[in-house]
Amino acid sequence: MALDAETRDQLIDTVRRFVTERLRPLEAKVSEDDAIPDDVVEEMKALGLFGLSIPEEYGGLDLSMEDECLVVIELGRTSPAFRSTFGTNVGIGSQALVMFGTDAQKEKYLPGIAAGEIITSFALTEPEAGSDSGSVQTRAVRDGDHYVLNGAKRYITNANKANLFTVMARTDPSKPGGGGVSAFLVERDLPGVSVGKPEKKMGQQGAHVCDVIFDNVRVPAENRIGAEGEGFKVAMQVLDKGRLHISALCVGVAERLIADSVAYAAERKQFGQALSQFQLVQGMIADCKTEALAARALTMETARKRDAGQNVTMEGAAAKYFASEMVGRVADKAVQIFGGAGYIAEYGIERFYRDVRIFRIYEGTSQIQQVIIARETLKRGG
Ligand code: COS
Repeated sequence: MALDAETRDQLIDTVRRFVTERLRPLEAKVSEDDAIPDDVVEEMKALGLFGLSIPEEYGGLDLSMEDECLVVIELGRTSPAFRSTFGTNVGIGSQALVMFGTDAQKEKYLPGIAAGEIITSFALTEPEAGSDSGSVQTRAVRDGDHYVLNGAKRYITNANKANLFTVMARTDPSKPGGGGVSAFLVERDLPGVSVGKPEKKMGQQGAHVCDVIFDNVRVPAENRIGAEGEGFKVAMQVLDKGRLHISALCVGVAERLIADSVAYAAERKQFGQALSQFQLVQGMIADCKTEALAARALTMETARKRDAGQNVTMEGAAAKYFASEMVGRVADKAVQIFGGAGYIAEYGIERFYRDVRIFRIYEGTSQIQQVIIARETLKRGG
């Protein structure tokens, strides 16, 4: 639902102040501790951040995609690990349920998800099913009014905190690819669910990914989302939305890095003048700004199209592809503008440089986005 302009501006202003006053001062500590402080998580809950995209009747803010992107851009102006705390609840962890769940499933889980009392995770990727997500091997075998799940999932964001997993598992091994895959809501507490230790990562400390193992887990059949065999398409539609959310995040991070670079270039003097006076530095700033504006425009235009009910699989892939590559280039130039300081941890720029690298990989690599864009463009004939 689109908020009226005044309510939306208030929300954005509140989030901006939260980011500036509360989150930014904690960036270095969160990175060092590899954890978001509990009181910050509680404040995020109170602000409604866990329920940005959950329908109002279940306690969420029910934002349109356009409004969600505007909020996420604000949240991009700090370490992206903060957004990850509630990112799965807003995005890939909850959206299969929001889009395809039954009323009973929604009533049972969505209020807790919106409040941040239930943390959700999206369990699609496996050791042998990364970009080729139609090849999942986790099995779900029907047994009376249950399915029995066996298999292993990999790099699952927020798995260590999750109470509820959206799991893609193969119900029909005779069908190759996505056609034999179904989606399930699996509670963490069920016997046979175990979660590995958080992986050591290149960046985004404070956000965690872990393996999840299902060992003869009996899942009630009523927890299947959608029809048998529809799980791959469910996952793809969840990712369609998630990719736009990530595009907005990339725009926010780029805007933050541009602001930091401009401030540093104005203050730092060499050869008797501020760095910002040098045309070669200006050239880098101009490139960053142009690309960030282009990514913002593409993201917002696609969000509006989605809100209008259009299929934006291709445009969302294009936004994610361009925005994630863009923020990589912006982070690289930010390090360059900061010079030696850009390489020193204290300034935080090198941390962003590492943090943004995953944007080109998760929720579909740049190469997968290219595949999606090309397929659709070829199909449309231009
Ligand atoms: N929305 C709805 N349906 C979709 C869809 C979408 N976005 N994408 C594909 N489908 C449907 C297709 O229409 C097709 O349906 P039919 O069998 O009825 O014709 C079916 O799903 C299979 O699609 P396709 O043949 O395109 O599947 P592929 O195995 O070739 O895979 C890609 C397509 C590569 C696009 C897909 O596997 C993908 O997105 N991979 C990356 C996954 C990813 O992002 N992983 C990150 C981990 S999650 S953080």
